[in-house]
Amino acid sequence: MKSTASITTPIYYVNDKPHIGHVFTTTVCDVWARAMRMQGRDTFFLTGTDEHGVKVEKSALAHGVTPQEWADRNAAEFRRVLQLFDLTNDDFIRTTEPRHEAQVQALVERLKAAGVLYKGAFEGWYDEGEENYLTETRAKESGYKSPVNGRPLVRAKEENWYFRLSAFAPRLMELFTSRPDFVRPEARRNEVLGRLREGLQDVPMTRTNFSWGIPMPGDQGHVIYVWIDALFNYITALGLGNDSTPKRHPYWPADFHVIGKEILWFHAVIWPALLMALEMPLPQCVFAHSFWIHEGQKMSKSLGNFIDLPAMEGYVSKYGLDAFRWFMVTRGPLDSTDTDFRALAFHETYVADLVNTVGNCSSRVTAMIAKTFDGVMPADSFAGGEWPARCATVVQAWQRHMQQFELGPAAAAAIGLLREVDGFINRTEPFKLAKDPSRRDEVSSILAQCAEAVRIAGILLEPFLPHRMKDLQSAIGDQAPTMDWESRVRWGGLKPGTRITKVALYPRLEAAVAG
Ligand code: ME8
Repeated sequence: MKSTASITTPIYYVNDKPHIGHVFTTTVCDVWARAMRMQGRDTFFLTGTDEHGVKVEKSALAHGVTPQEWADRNAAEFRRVLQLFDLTNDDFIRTTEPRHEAQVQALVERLKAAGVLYKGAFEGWYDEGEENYLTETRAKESGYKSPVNGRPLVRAKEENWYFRLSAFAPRLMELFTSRPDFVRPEARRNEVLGRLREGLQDVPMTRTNFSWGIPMPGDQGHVIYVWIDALFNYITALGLGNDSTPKRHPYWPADFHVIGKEILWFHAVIWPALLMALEMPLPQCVFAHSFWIHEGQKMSKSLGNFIDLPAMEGYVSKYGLDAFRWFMVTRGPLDSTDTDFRALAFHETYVADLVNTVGNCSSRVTAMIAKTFDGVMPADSFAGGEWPARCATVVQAWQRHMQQFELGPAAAAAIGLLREVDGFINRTEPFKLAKDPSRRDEVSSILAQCAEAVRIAGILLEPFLPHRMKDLQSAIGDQAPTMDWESRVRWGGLKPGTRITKVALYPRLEAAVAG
C-alpha cells in the first residue's frame, strides 16, 4: 500500500450560498480522509472555492460590490461551513489566490508550448448558466434548453483560444478501456463512454466577453476559461505548476476526485486530456455521486427549497453532528441514484442505527460491567473465543472498503459488529448468569469479549461518528489513539483492570424536526 492518500472535493462556486450538496461531498471526503489518517497514511484532503467567471462577476454587480469582495465574503462562508461540520481538510484553495493564478498561467504556457492550443473562431449553442457550449446533438436533445436549469440556450460566437481535445480521443478511449475504475460508479462510466463515442469537440480555453478571470498569458483581453482555471486547482494546491515547491508533490496523483454527476464530463474527459497534454499522471479515480433531492423535489433556486445552512444546523443542534454525518454517508446519494432527504427518514435512521444499535450496545456492555464488576474490565479466561478472528475479518473488510471508497459497506461492516455483540449478549444472557456466583468466570469472559469488540467497532466507526466515538473511547479507558493502526485494531487492547464507565451516547429523541 502506498504511504500517501489524497482526496479532493470540487471547488465550490462563490456565487451561491453553501447548501447540503456542498456539505455532503465534503463530508464523504472527510470520512475517507479520517479513515486514511487513522491507518497512518500521509493524507491530503483538499477543498476550496471557484471564484472566477461571469456568474461571479454578475452576482457581485447585483450586490453592489467588486467581484473580489463578493468572492471574499462567500469564500469565508464556505470556510465557516468546514468549521461547523468539523471537516478536516488539509488545505483550502481559492482560485483568486496568487499561488493559484501564477501556476495556472505557467501551466497554460506549457500547454501552448506543447502545441495543443490554437486560436480560432467558434459558433455554437451556449448555456449561459453553466458557461458551457453544447454540441448540436446535445442541444437538440435538450430542446435547445439548458439541461441543468432549463433556460434557453443562446447562439454564441467567439474568437478564442481552444484546447485540442479532439486530438486526445484515442488516448481517452484507451484510458476508459484499460482502467474500468477510472470513473465510478459504473453507470457514470458508461455515460461518459457513450458520449466519447459521439466524438469530441475542441474546448475553449479563454473568454473575451468579461474580465473576471486569470489573464491569458501573452494575449490581452482574453481571460482563461473558468473551468480550465478551476480544474487546475487540484495540482496548483500541490505546487505542481511550479517546481520550486515540491513538498506536496507526493500527493499527486489524487486517489479520488469526488464530484457530483453534473460536472463529470469536465473531470472525466477534459481534465485527463489536459493532464495528458502536460504529461502528468492522471488521478486514480473520478467518483461522481448523485444528487440529494428534498422531500421528493429537485432542489432549485426557483423553488427555494435548498436544504441550506440554517436547516442543516437545525438537524445538527437537535441530533448532533454524528447523526448528520451518519445519515448523509449511509443514506446519501453515493451511488447512481438520487436520494430524497426526508426529515422522517433522518429520524428513523438516527433511532435505528445510532440510538438502538451503537448507543444501546455500548451502554448495555458498559452498564453491565459497571454493575457486575464495579466498572473494572474483567478478565477473559476463554481468550476471546471466536471473537478475535471475527473482528480481524471485519477490520479487513472495513479496510478494503475504505481503500476503495466504499463508504456504505465500510459503515455497515462496523455497525454490523455491534449487532453481532448484541446478538451474543442475547444468546449468552450474562445479565442472568450474573445472578449465579458459580458462573462468575463465564460472565467475566462474556463481558470482556463484548467490551473488546465494542472497542474495535468504535474505532471503525470513528471516521463516521467522530464526536461520540471519542466519548466511547474515553469511557472504556482506551488510550490507544496514540498507537499504530495494526496494534490499535488487534484483539486484546482492553486490559483487565481498566476502568470502564457507563456511557449514554445518543439520546432517544421523540419527534422528527420539520424538513
Ligand atoms: O460546479 N446533491 O461548483 P458548485 C449532492 N465550481 N451534491 C450536490 C448537490 C446536490 N443536490 N448540488 C451540488 C461547481 N452538489 C464548480 C466545480 S471543480 C474543478 C469546479 C455538490 O458550487 C456536488 O459535489 O456548483 C457538485 O458537484 C458540487 O456541489 C457543485 O458545486
